[in-house]
Amino acid sequence: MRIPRINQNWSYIVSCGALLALAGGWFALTSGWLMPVEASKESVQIDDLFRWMLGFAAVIFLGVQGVLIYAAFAFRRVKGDNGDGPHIHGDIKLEIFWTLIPTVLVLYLAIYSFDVFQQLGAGSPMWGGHDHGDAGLPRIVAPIDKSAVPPLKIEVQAMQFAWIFAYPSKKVEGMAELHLPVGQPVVLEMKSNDVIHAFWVPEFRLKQDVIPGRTTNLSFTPTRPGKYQLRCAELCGPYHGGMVVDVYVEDQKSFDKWLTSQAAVPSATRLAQLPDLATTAGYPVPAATTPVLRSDQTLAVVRHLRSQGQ
Ligand SMILES: [Cu+2]
Repeated sequence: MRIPRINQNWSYIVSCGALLALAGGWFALTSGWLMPVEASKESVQIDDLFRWMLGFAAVIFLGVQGVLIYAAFAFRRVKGDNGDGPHIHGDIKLEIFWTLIPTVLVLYLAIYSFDVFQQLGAGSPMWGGHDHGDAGLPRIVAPIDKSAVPPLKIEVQAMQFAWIFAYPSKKVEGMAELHLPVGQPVVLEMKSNDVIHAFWVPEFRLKQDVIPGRTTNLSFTPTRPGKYQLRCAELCGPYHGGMVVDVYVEDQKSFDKWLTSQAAVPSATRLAQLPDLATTAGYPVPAATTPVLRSDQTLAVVRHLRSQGQ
């Protein structure tokens, strides 16, 4: 088989490399539409890392596909040529080339992602000074910045199939919605009543498991006012998909107003006022018309669970 000579002109190879780099950069910089909005300080670091990874992936994908398509045309069989191709045993330059580039890329991404992981505080000692005997658990807790506004502590209780929030410093508990003041760091102290759940708000780009018998923490700073959704990200039972509640990021005034209005209502009254999904639909089967439990209904389910002594 006749093999045509490859064009080894360096300016040609460098131009192809530059084009690939430009294409990778373009993919990375225009990838914003792929992700939900950035609603926390931490989401910016996560997205920057994602852009680098996407850029590298685009360069590799386009480079490999480009060589493949080029080879398919440049080295296609010539009519009447039924001979075998030459047997080639290794090429030291090529070996170095395709070992070095992936090594550098993987090392760069490993160091960069570890740095982001550290900046988010994952793996640092638990913030808040409570020792729940769970040293070594993976957790995401931002390093303490003494000059910053003190974080707002929120207790989160996860259960099949509800999220319940308490604001101990404000003496408000039993909330089925999560309200967060914009710009203020928050620390969530999360416990599970039954199985493993996971706290996940895509717009915050953070996820943390909630594990029975332990307290896991998550700290972040919401930066964009709006209404988001907290979803359980760990398959936790038949109605796992219904473990969705609203998260409101709002200015301090609205947050204070909401807290004050909630604090004025005794927890028992708040529970009694809620529609009782458990009796209308029969626990544990939610009404067919409400496949997703609304946040105000989750408390009704919890109330039923509590009345059953669970
Ligand atoms: Cu769950």
